[in-house]
Amino acid sequence: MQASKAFEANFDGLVGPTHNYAGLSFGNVASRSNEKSVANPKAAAKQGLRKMKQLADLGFQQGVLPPLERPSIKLLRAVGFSGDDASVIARAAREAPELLAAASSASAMWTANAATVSPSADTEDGRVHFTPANLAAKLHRAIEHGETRRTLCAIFADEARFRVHHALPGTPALGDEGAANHTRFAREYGAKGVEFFVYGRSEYGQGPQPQRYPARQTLEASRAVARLHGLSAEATVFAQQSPDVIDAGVFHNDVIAVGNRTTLFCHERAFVDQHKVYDELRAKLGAQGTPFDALEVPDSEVSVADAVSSYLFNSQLLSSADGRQLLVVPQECRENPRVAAYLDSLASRKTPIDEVLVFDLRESMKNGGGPACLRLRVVLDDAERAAVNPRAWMNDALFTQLDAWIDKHYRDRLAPADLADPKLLAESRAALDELTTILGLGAVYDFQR
Ligand code: SUG
Repeated sequence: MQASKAFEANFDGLVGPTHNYAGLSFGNVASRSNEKSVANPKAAAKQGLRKMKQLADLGFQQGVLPPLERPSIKLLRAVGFSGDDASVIARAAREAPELLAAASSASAMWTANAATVSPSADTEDGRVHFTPANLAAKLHRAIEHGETRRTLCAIFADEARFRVHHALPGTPALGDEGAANHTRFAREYGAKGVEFFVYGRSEYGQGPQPQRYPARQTLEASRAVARLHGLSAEATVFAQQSPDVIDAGVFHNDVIAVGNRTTLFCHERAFVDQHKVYDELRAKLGAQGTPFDALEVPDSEVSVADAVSSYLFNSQLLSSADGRQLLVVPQECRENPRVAAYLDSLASRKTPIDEVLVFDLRESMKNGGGPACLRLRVVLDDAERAAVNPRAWMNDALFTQLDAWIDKHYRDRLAPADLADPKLLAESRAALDELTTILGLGAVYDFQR
């Protein structure tokens, strides 16, 4: 069958005005080690925006997803704080600063966790399916999915082409972290592919479990998403992440592996029964006439600790129009001598990676979010692309508008104590209100309704 022409778009999360370091993610080494340091929301937003612009300039399809409303007065009211908004914040700051921090996190910037997306070539009904992730493992993230769904519906509104599901029930048995634990392989983007779901533990199965840090994604959640999206058994592979790498700080699979088209780039200790995983991927892709290439990095060259601190695998593996593959890595990869040596050696080895591009994403990295965390991949054909809200696409005009918008609304310093400042809510709402106009989103935020 002739595959329709399609491409991969990356929708990056715009960093919100409340970006801060609250140490909210036990199991995420960077989040915990930068707890209580002073953040720079303006720099964070600009770093992310520059990545979007540069990739758009290189010819990649680049979209923007908006931040969510933070601090979430809705969460603070739900846990019993009352009065006007300023009183809610003041009482929360006094009585439960950890809840105020959870309500204030800009964590929606990591859109790899916004949803799992299946392209229309893979799904039973021929629509692009989205399941917002319930992010049930962490309070500050578990409050994202309702608002995330609303923004996805505003951008992918055409129900004939897009199906935006509700998140799975938010309970430990169905913990779902979205595309951070999902990769799709296919000969070409428009061809039928194999979707690869990686989970940390099974609620009802027998597999090994991490001992130190939580496994956020369950097999049961991954299977549920595959069912909702109408994916066939021949075109899905479920694999377990090694529990010992979760215990070393690999809280999502995208901290140890990244895939694109026919390539899986991963560490040798990423999965339980790693060679069986490759065999299943190779067999299922082979049945579709698609080759499969695992580029495995040995522990002797890059340890798991190096992978976690540099985020080598939290890279974007992108196919450019001429078929070359580009690896987009954070600057921390150049600062780790073993990782830098590995990347330098790619040029002389025969690998599917043709070029490496380095970005400064320091502000996001300090919370454990690299290039891959910041983007949600959506494979689209031309007709689907035309159905996407046109204002979501990055281009010169949008870049200029957003850059000025950041300058106008963002602080360049945000310390944990500043979360108690009621002015932050007003500033954040003013920024988001203007953003909905820039991005043509309509009234997506509660405060606008
Ligand atoms: O869920 N950090 C995020 C980082 C998510 C990275 N995403 C992917 N790997 N795809 C998390 O742990 C830290 C927030 C804080 O501590 O203030 C945080 O939520």
